[in-house]
Amino acid sequence: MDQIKDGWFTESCALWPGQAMSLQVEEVLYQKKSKFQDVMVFKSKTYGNVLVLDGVIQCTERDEFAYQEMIASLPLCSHPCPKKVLVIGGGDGGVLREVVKHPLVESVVLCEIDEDVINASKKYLPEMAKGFFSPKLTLHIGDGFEFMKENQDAFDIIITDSSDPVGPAESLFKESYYKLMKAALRSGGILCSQGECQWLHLELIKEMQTFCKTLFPVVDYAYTTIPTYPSGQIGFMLCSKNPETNFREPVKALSKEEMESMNLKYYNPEIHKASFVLPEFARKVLSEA
Ligand code: SPM
Repeated sequence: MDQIKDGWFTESCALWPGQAMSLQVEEVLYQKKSKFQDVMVFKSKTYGNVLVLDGVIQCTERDEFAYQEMIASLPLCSHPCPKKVLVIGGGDGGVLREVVKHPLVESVVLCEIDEDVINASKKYLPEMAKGFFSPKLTLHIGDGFEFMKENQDAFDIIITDSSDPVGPAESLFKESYYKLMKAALRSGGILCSQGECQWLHLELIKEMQTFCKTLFPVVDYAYTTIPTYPSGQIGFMLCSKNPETNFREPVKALSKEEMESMNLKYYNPEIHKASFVLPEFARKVLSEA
C-alpha cells in the first residue's frame, strides 16, 4: 500500500533504476499476501483494472492485449501444427485466452504456482480470465519445473508468461529452465518466453540468447510495445527445435476474417514480421551473442 500515495500508484524497482511508472488510482479492489507474493488489483483512472504482483504491474485492462496476443501468436503462427500447448505462469488468463482462440490448438495445460492470482483475475479481470472456461484447458496448480520434469516430449509449444527475474520467477530466466523446456517439447517444438526489455536488460537478453543458441538450432528475439511496462516495451525469446523454422515469416498467416473472428487487436502477420526488426543498438549487441 505504501506504493499508493495521494491517489497515485508508483512502480519502481531495482530492475529499472532511476525511472518509475505511475497510474492514478480510483479504488483498491483486492489485496492479499499469498503464499508466494503480494497480489493486488486496483481500478485505475484511465487503464481499467490493474494486476500488480510484488509491486510490479503485470497487466492492465487497457493495454494487456499487446503482450498476450504477441506472446501467444508469435510461436503459434510459427509452428505448422501446434496441437498441444503448455503455458507456464499466466495466472491472469490472458495468454490462455489467446492460445485457445487458435483453431489448430487441441489442448492447453496452464501451470500456475499461485492460485490466488487466478482467483483474483477471475473476479476482477474477467475479460482476461475468459480462457479458464475453455474446454481445451487442463489447469495445473504447481511448480513449472516439477511439471515439466514429469511431462517430457509432450508439447508442441511452451509459453512462459512470467513476472521479472527477481523473486519467484528468477529461475525462469536461467539455462537449466530452458533445458527443461527443451526436454518437455516434442520434436519440432517451439518455445516463447517473456524476454524482458531491450532498453533495460540488453545484457540479460544477450546472456539468455547465448545459452539458448547452445540448446536450439533456431533462436530469435522479438518485442511488442506496451505503455504500462517500463520503457514501453517488452520482448520475447523464441527458440525452435526445428532447424527449418524461420520465426520472421509466419508459417500460418492469419487472414482478415480469421483475425476478426479471433478479435485480435494487436497481432497481425505484418507486425509478426516487424517485431523481429530491432533498433541498431540492440541488433548490434544481440548479433554478437
Ligand atoms: N499475462 C500477463 C503477465 C505479464 N507477465 C510479464 C510481466 C512483466 C512485468 N514487468 C515488465 C518489466 C519489463 N522489463
